[in-house]
Amino acid sequence: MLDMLSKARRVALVESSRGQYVPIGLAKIAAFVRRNGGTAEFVPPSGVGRAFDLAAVSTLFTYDADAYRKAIRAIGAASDGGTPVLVGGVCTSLSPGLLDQGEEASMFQPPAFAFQGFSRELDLCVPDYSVDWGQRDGWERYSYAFTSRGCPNHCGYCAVPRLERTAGLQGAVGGILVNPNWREHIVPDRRTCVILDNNITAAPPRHPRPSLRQRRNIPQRPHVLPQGAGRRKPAPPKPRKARGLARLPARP
Ligand code: B12
Ligand code: SF4
Repeated sequence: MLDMLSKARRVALVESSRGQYVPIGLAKIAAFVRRNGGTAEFVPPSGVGRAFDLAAVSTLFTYDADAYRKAIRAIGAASDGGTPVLVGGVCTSLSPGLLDQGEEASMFQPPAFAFQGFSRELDLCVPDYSVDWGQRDGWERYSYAFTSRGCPNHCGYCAVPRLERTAGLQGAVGGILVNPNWREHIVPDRRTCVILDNNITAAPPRHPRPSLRQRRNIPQRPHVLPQGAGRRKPAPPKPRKARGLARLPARP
């Protein structure tokens, strides 16, 4: 599937349900496309004309699936069925039926292709901030570092162990795969960084632990968004670590 991205010359990047953040998956795709000699633009679904030779659509929450289908339909209408659509992201991985919903299957003209799981190659790409992501209200001052995959716990209600199977992957320790280049993802010309991490308290070696010592090594002011405890034996962090965590500014 990544072949489609590397061969495309002009790629439309579409995020069908908008948040304040840079759409990190798409920003990595933009970097990947550029590295392969193509160009990428962030456009609404209705802006995907036939001039684009590929539309890359990212999905996230499964409860937004209707919005994703609507976006794909809109791309079909805007490009008169002429621009192939490649869909990826969390929702596409968790709901393989997203593109094949019974009677709705025929609405995708041309057919859309689904990329499932995660890509280590894309994960290593530093998000491309030269694209106009339409960010406002200060969010354009942040860089985004998604620092680890997997989780040593298998809480029944959580999608992460299903999404990010790290067993057998080179570099994975205790079920956690740390992006070895995470520091490069904190770019110097953005004042603040958001660190997105499921395993912020699991602290394997080389992990961006929010200890004060590590913090001194990060020039920007980090905002840490822990998504879960990520401990093999779930336990609250030790008091010293808890004090360190408490000092870090966090925002939802
Ligand atoms: C960051 C994050 C957040 C952030 C930001 C979300 C955002 N809008 O960007 C915040 C903190 C806001 C958040 C909030 C919530 N989250 Co959240 N979050 C995540 C997290 C940790 C990472 C997602 C991410 O940005 N990854 C970084 C990108 C680079 O990785 P990626 O999306 O996997 O993309 C890769 C591939 O999929 C692929 N790819 C992606 N797009 C595309 C497109 C194409 C064309 C191709 C080819 C490939 C491709 O390439 C990438 C590189 O490998 C995931 C867990 C996880 N580990 O995935 C949970 C997760 C998505 N969140 C989840 C939940 C439940 C929530 C909340 C509801 C929690 C709550 N109770 O409040 C809220 C909802 C907020 C809302 N409605 O807006 C669940 C969703 C479950 C579901 N059924 O959908 C997840 C899966 C966690 C879990 N424990 O199960 N979240
Ligand atoms: S510890 Fe957190 S990320 Fe890991 S499986 Fe449980 S809820 Fe999911």
